[in-house]
Amino acid sequence: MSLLEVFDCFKIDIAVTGESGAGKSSLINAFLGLNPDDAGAAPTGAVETTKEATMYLHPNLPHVRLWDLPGMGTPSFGSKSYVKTMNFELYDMFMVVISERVRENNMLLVDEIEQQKKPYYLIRTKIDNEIRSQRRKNKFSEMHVLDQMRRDCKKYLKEKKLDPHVFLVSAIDTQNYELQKLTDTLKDEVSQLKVEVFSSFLDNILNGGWIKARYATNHIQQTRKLQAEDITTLQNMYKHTGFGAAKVSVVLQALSHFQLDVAVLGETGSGASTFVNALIGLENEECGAASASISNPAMSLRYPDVRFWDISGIEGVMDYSINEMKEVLNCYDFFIIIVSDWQKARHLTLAKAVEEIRKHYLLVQTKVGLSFTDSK
Ligand SMILES: Nc1nc2c(ncn2[C@@H]2O[C@H](COP(=O)(O)OP(=O)(O)OP(=O)(O)O)[C@@H](O)[C@H]2O)c(=O)[nH]1
Ligand SMILES: [Mg+2]
Repeated sequence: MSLLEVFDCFKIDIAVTGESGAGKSSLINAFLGLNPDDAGAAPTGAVETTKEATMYLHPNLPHVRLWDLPGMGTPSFGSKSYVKTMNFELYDMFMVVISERVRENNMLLVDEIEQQKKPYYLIRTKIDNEIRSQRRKNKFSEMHVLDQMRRDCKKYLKEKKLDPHVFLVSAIDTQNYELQKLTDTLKDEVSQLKVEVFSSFLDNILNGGWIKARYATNHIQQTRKLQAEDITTLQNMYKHTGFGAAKVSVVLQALSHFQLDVAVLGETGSGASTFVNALIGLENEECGAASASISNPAMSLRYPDVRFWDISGIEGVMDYSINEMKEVLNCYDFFIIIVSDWQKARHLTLAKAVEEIRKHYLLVQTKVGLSFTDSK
């Protein structure tokens, strides 16, 4: 899998959060284009409804996963423990849903998200209700009411010198107000967010001492599984490193699929093929025994992450210049050099070449039984 393919599978996790009953699940249904009773819709209701974080795929943004979180400030999800219980560090972005007016709980959420340096939108919902009740007043102006609501949302943010996007929406009257603007803005911003989250994620794992990832990335470079254009993309991504990201399991999974390439080297007749077969648990005579070669690796359930390449008959390699030899050896991660006759010096040349490319090897003597008989 190339890095670009890994990037393609990468998903952005957006948590829809807010107080209980604010209209989080209804907003998700509006994104999905579903009515509350439709199959696949998020359950909504007049009582505490969402009891656990539930994921919905965004219908038009394939890289976006929307998470419908339970509401904050109920006996089951008290305000103080809410952020911790909801594992905010798992999400890449937030939509803080507010209905009626801005409350202390809303600002607690904003503070936490700001602290995690993650992007968020503030969404004032149920606008249709507000407009309907204000309409009864004599001097009603829809624009004025909307403006007032926007200013109310921004007031507390301004005090903290924060300026996130604020949208005024109705999950019921989806054609009016700012649901479309919210959808368009998200669409515009999510590609850049994905680049930032992905590069920051790679940065975390590569510099965070996560050995497997470090190994895997070295490995894809060494085996040229990382293509030139991947490297350019990666470099460009790093230029924009921004928000921190915690979990995105798809990358971990992809990286863990990279395999260790072990080259088994030995002169013709040294017993390299027999050795590979013994290593992977197949006897020579056995049907389907490892036909490892320079073009076909042998694999076995015994070592699921290892590919054994049989490069016996090193004469071919030995005729190369030292630089050409290093180039060939660079395609592998680890070497097993088979020695059946210590009188020959070829294994020494190979071992030296492996050392020069700073990789590791084992020298394995085969046919020990024979030498033992000889020496007798
Ligand atoms: N008029 C109107 N009603 C809304 C809107 N959004 C939600 N509601 C109503 O508000 C109530 C609560 O909506 P939910 O979407 O279940 O709210 P929630 O935030 O998911 O609730 P919990 O999951 O229990 O925290 C429901 O009766 C909805 O029909 C809206 O934009 N306009
Ligand atoms: Mg809900």
